[in-house]
Amino acid sequence: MFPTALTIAGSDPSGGAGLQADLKTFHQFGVYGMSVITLLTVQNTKGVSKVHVCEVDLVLDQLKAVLDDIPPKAVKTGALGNAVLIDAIAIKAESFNFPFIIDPVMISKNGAPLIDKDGEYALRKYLLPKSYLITPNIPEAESLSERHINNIMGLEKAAISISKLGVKHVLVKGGHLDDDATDVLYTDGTIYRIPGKKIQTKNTHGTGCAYSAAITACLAKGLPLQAAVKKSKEFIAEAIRTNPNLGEGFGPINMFAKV
Ligand code: PXL
Repeated sequence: MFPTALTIAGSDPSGGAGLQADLKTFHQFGVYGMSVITLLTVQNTKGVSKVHVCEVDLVLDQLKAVLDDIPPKAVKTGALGNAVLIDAIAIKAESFNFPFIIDPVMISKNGAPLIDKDGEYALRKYLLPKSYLITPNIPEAESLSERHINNIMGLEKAAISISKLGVKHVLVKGGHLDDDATDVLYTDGTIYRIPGKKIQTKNTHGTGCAYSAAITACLAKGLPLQAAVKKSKEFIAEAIRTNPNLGEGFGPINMFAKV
């Protein structure tokens, strides 16, 4: 019954975000991590200079190789690149019998697009309805709900609106609010606030990746959703607070933070 988890995501060679952040987080939570690579970025803490999306067959072959051999207890997605990959993953997701968590990554911290316009449509229409949980930040939630968010009530309204796209559970993250970092979990018709204090630092690169990876790891270990979110939120707050201040740009968080 060893816990296993898979990320289907893009590569950040500087190790702060993407599949590298996911694998480090899985490991920190005591979960065996696996990764299917969707795209390669050229980036460091100062920015993304190139994005190369993999061929769909290469992605599907990676996925088949993993699923045929070491079944994951939970799977998450990160950057998915384009509609062709998303459509193909959505078809595979029909047979997933484990929690499937979608972090609807749209742009990098420095503004580079990690999904194309058709991809956003495919994500909304074909992939979201297959998911167990979706974890948008405020810009992603604004895009998915087509409403402006500037306070906690706005987070709540967006969560309910996104659930209507056919998603079971929605976690809208408040980290982009000005003076608060409360998140909102909408699950089984009930809104829960997960309180958080804003930590003033530029070093938050990869926060969304690590947060959704932590939740995925907790679900892989069998924790109920609310407990998984609470534990992951605490981990992320500590990881931001104790960030190692690496690089000259937006540095990574501390993936060695206490679980
Ligand atoms: O944080 C979102 C993200 C996801 N995946 C990759 C990224 C980033 C942000 O830079 O580079 C590969």
